[in-house]
Amino acid sequence: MIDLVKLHVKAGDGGRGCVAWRHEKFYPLGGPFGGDGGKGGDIYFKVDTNETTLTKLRFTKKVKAGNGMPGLTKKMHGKSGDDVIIPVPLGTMIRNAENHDLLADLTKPGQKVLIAHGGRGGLGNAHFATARNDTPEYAQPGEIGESLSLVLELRLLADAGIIGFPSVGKSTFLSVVTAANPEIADYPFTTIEPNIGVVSLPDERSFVLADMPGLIEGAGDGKGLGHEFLRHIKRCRVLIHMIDMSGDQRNPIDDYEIINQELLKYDPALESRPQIVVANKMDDEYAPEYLEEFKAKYPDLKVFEISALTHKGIDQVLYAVMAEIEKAKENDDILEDEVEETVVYRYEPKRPDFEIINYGSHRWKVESDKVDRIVSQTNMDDPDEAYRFGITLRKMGIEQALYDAGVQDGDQVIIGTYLMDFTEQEDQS
Ligand SMILES: Nc1nc2c(ncn2[C@@H]2O[C@H](COP(=O)(O)OP(=O)(O)OP(=O)(O)O)[C@@H](O)[C@H]2O)c(=O)[nH]1
Ligand SMILES: [Mg+2]
Repeated sequence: MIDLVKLHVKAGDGGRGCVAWRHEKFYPLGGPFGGDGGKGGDIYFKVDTNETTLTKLRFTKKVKAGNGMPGLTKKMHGKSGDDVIIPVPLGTMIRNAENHDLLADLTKPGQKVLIAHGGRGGLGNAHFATARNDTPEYAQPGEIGESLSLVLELRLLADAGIIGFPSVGKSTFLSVVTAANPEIADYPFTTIEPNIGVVSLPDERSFVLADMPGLIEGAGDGKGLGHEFLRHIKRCRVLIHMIDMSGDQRNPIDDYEIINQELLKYDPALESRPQIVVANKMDDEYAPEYLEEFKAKYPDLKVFEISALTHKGIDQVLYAVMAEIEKAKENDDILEDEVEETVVYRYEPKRPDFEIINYGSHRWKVESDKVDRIVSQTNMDDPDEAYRFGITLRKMGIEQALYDAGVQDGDQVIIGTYLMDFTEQEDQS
């Protein structure tokens, strides 16, 4: 099952800068005193291992972060807009809906990514006093916050999942091999949502491991929340099939067969899911006897003997699981596709800083996200700002590039939302 959700996110806009003047006893004609606008709130996504589906976001449609407040007099900054952190399940992939770029692949518990940046606050007029102008009447508008249409997709919950009857020791095992701290108790169904941890092998390889809620006979027909639990199991690449070899509660051979039957009943495709069979509670005095019986019944099956309680035999299991995960990753095209290679993690415009386009008839265009941003922060009606904007174009190498492209004095150049006459500026800097 693949969960898909569309979502539009809009980071907060920056607050506008303030135009204000100093009015104090000894400064009757005080200088510019306007503070900067606050930054717009950012939009983050964060893995929350309590979430197991994207259902909560299905009806959300739009998420917006807070706008920055305008700057204040006395050079006080406007308040920043509030950030928004959207909790998502492990295994969520975030794509740009327009070009399908992968923006984030959330594969680690707690992982947090910044997806849409809030706009910067505009500068207050206090910044703009120059030798030529000590009473600047303008302040910058705030920058517009990033706006993106996203497709969220939930893929794998975990590389490996531990399955078995209730109380066989699944959560105990998880707690021993990862930093996870699941509830452990000797009554059935202690675990009702998977717990997740990361197993780090001494050779630096690692995988994500989840303990599953216990399954019972009839789970494949939905008994004991069986369908709910089996849905999680389907999203694990490799299964650790854990059997309580103490024989305290049930017969280990029956347990093994019933679990496998229930898996197949739920989804026949689970037959080919790799399984590592683990005999737990080998510290129990009756366990060796049951194990012998079990091995006699399945002579060709590789059985790992462990005690989650005394930590015996654990490493061998982890290496075997790791090997199966690597094999599975090589073989399955549905789960992998191009994902690992194209992870981008951050929205970034792909183009170089700018591009110059010749429309003919002495008309040109400067195409540039960066310049568009600056234009959105510049008040072109103000000669000082327009002048500074010209300097910026020069520093970015755009003026030279325009010359190189053949732009002549008097040509018209579209920059951002402006149509400008290209005239040589006298250098005043
Ligand atoms: N003797 C012995 N007891 C164990 C071992 N592993 C776990 N136990 C005990 O078995 C009981 C159940 O352990 P859990 O880890 O909660 O079992 P679970 O499989 O997660 O159970 P559910 O969440 O209910 O499905 C606890 O009392 C554990 O202390 C082991 O290796 N040896
Ligand atoms: Mg448990």
